[in-house]
Amino acid sequence: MDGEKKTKEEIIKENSNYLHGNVKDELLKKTSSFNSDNAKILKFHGIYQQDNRDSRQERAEKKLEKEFSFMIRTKLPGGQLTPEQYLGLDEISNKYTNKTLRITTRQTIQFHGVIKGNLHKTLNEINKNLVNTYGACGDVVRNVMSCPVCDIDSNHPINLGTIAKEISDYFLPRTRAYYEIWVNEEKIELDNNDVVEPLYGKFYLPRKFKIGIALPDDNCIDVFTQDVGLVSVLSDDGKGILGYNILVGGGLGHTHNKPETYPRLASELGFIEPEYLIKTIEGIVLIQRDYGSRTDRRHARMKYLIDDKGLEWFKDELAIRTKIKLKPLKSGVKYTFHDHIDWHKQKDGNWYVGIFIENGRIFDSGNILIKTGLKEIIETYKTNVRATPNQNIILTNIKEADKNQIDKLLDKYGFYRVSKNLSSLRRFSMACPALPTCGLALAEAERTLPSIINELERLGYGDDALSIRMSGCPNSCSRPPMAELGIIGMSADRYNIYVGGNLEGTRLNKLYMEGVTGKNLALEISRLFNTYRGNYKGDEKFGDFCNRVGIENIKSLISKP
Ligand code: SRM
Repeated sequence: MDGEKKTKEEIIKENSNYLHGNVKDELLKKTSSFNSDNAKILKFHGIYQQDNRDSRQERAEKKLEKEFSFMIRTKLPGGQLTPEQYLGLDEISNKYTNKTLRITTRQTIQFHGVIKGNLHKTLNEINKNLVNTYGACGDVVRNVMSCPVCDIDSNHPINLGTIAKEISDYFLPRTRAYYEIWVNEEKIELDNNDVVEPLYGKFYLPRKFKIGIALPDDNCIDVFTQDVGLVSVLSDDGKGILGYNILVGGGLGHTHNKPETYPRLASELGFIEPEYLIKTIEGIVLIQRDYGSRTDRRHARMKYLIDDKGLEWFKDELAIRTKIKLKPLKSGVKYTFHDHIDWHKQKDGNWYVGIFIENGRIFDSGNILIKTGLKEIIETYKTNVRATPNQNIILTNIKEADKNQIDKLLDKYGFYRVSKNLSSLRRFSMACPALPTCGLALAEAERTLPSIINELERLGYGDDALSIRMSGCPNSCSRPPMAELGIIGMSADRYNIYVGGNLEGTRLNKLYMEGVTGKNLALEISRLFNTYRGNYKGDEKFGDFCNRVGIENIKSLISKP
């Protein structure tokens, strides 16, 4: 490390005895939080220590400790759940959490608001439902994404979900710490020669690591944002996978006013046949393990390693490690995007229905009973469940004869429906949780975006089919840098607006306006939409228009009366 100091996270990992820390001891104490070292170890177990940001100031004034609770993130490769697993998670959320389930932008389900005293029971019950949270967070390979319907949709005959699961299992941490702490597994005494983490070692990776597999004609997973993005290349008859175009070094997080941090699209590396896939990904992960920064966490994602060393260096290093020669990329990939909303016929003759869940939050409120409705439908019709990369949910294996009844239930419980009240603008919108749970949020997102959409609908822009994504900070958890219109929080009630991405997920947007207040967001966005409406060419979409015209020209068009 050239004499530079390791980050504190590296020291905590090293001293954690392979992710044990002293979590078990601290769990027994009658405190409401963990010390900061254990809180960092807990992330590897899928747990984040949070506090209610809404009550922070008041409690500080009253000299009370923060109102701590925990977010738990499951690991669901390809977003797939059986009906029993979903219902189990639903029940757990009723018992131990803030009564919501939240579908994430990486196809997992999160719980919020678990108090420390319930943490063991919650994790234990999640595992009893055969769902895992191990490695959902932390410096390891995170949830592996894949199109949620490719195995059942008649247009997409390939089962990428099983490949996502295979990759995910391969990269799970091997230490038994998780099972000893949460599932009460007997501690296994290791021989000195036993290798606990053959792949990760005791320092794990320098930072989180993300993998996703896309179909060329369905980039719903945003393949260019992954550390390793795989684009499957299909045989001419479309029934088999010839191999994968491999992309490396995607990532969206950055910090305001720190130009050395930036969002980056993954670079195209080469093509690989299916039999070499895992070995090749392993090679990439190990390069990042061995060369990624351990001295500056802001610079520790693989995107920076690739920019520092160059793509050619990366390719050579991979070839040396794997002894596998990548082939030139298979060309001809034209990216498109599907959100899988509404009814679609499966290739076996059954149906699946994609249901819009605003910002992924499954909850009951007033007459809108999303949680109750989903439970009833899944319980009655035993549908399988799939979480989408756009925070929505898909119910699968529905018989033709049950469609009508399910439609009625969706209406009865107040779900948004494409044919009725789901505007195009809302349909492609996403926001991260931000306040009050996220410790990193600089401003609102999930609590604010719905009202901005309401206002834009009221002003007559509901039919504009474009992607709006909002994040409370530049970490960009709802992937706003890829959106046609991105909104990123910069400080309390101040937001930056970005324009020019596309739904196909092949382009980053650019900064258009800084420091807009929450109450002015809808107004500024409506001025942009008007400018687009008055000036687009042919069937040009909003993001394509902004990209073609350029920021300065948009500004001058807007300022014209
Ligand atoms: Fe994220 C950190 C929520 C997807 C980039 N993210 C966080 C934390 C855990 C805050 C923290 O570290 O204390 C947030 C918890 C909020 C809460 O209360 O739940 C959080 N991220 C989310 C989720 C739930 C947003 C959502 O709306 O669904 C997503 C969970 C995905 C999952 O199931 O695994 C989520 N986060 C993303 C994505 C999008 C993606 O992966 O497709 C990104 C951008 C892509 C990328 O990684 O570059 C993303 N999250 C970050 C970053 C910046 C990382 C970076 O290296 O630049 C952080 C901060 C960090 O890691 O230090 C972060």
